[in-house]
Formats: sequence, C-alpha cells, structure tokens
Amino acid sequence: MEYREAAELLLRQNNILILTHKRPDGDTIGCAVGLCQALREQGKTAWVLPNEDTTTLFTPYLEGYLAPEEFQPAFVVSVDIAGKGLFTPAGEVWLKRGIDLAFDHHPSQEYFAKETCLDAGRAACGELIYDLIRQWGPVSPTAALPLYVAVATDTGCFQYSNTTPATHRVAADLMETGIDAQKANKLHFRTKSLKRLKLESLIVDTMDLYDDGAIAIAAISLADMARLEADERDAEDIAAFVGQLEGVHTSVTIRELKDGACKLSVRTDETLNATKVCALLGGGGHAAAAGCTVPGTVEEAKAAIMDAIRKVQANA
Ligand SMILES: [Mn+2]
Repeated sequence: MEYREAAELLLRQNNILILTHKRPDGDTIGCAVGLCQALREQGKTAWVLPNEDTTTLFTPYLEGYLAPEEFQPAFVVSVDIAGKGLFTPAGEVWLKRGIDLAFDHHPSQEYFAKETCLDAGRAACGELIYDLIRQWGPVSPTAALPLYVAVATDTGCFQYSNTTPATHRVAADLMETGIDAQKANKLHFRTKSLKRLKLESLIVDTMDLYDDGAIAIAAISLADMARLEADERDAEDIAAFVGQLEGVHTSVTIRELKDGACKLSVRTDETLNATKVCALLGGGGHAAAAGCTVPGTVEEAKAAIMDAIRKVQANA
C-alpha cells in the first residue's frame, strides 16, 4: 500500500493502537510517538502500546502517549517492525488478533499485517511516517521532534550508508518546524555515560579480527554487563562501534541474551550483504545492517556468524 492510501485509510479509523518492536530503537519509538501525535491532531484517539524493553534514553518521548490498560483499539498499526519475531510479548497478543496496517522500511518485511506500507528505499521508517502525516496538513513541532530522532538515530546522525538526499530533505523539513535538533543530536550522538565508554573499552580489548582486520567481531556477555553495571541504555547502538576501526569492512557485535541465546548485529560495506549473512541464521534487515538471534554461547555465536560470512563470501 502506498503512503497516500495509508494516510486515507488511517483517517477513516479511530481508537488506534501503535506497536513498536522488541528492544526498541529511536526509529520505532520516534515513529510511534510522531504518528500518535499526528493522529491526535486529526481528532483521533491514539495510543502507543507500552514496550517493556524501552530504555530511559527513549522513555521521555513516550510520556503521555502510552496506552492505558483498559484501552480497546479498533485499529492496530505497527511501525518499523519487519517480522513476527520482533513483536514484544504484549505485541504478540495483537499479532495473533491481527495487525491492520504495518509501516516499515526493511526489505526483509514478512507481510504479517492485513495492509503493509513498505518503502525499503527509506533510511528510517521515520521518513515514511513523515511523508504519511504531511498528507494531513502541516507537521507540528510536537510530531516533528520524535520523527527527527527516528531519522537521525537510524542513520547514525546522517552518516550511515542508508542516508540519502531524501533523508536530508525530510530532516530539513522537520527542522523547519522549529524543533531543537541540536539538543536531540547532542543527547543521542555526543553524550556517553562512563559505563558506555567502559563497554567500548572492553570491545577494543577483546574483539577478534580476521582477514587482516577486514572482519571484526565484538562480544558483550551478560557477565560483562553485570561487571560494568551497564544497562541497555549504555549499550544503545553499540553495534555501530567496532565498525569504526580503520580497515574494517564487516563488523559483528554479539550480545548475550538472558535466555541462553545471542543477538548478533552485522554491519557491512558494499563488499558483503549483511542481510544475506543474517538470513542464513534466520534473521534479516538491510544490505548494510542486519541482525539475527542464535541459540548458544557467545563462542558458539562467533562460530556461527563466521560460518555464515564465509558462505556468503563464497557465493559472492
Ligand atoms: Mn528503522
């Protein structure tokens, strides 16, 4: 479904619930809040489903938007959710009952919703939501700020390879609403906790390099997190860190999860397709940034991802 059709479809609805993905990032949260605000400005009752994984970096954006328990939606929308495995436990309840409309920018979209508005050419789902809500009239600063955060965070402050001229045009439009973009950028890109710096230090000390340093694999175990007393906020977008090392073309960041599994984030340049690598392990994402979850220890995850990388390299 095209975003203009989606804009019309949404205007015919009321009592709308918006779902974000597991381990939410700035894009999914920013999209949910921006869309929720814009719907309210259209006179709709709209709420965002609480997401238990939200870190304190993003909870302030959700203030006033979280659905009360008694809210009974008539229309359920997901933002930035690529697949069924990315729903939160609370979101899965709605997945079973049926998602009415999904907005996404992942080429690995699984088409779980009745209607899907997908644009894989967009760096952030926030760009798509901006195009959607401006169909209803001028975008307010209250809706613009979370959408700016969505676009800025999903592009690493407009530095990742997904950033396009259109991304900058959207960001410029959002800035022109009068939002404090500097403040948002300072918070999300130029502020690090001491624990975060210690996490980065740990990665530097323990990462594995292959192929003369072209491949870097970093791992953070639950024991590491506990020893540094770090939380998810300290680890926000840590997957972008190891790829900053000079000479690295493919970087993998492994996070040990509580349930005996590991979450892997793969970042690549044009020499390798990250989605193809992660697809071999049941994951997905974008060509330059993808992820997957594998059972087992950190060491087993390292072996699994190196095996997947070698297979994709062999077929390239
Ligand atoms: Mn996204």
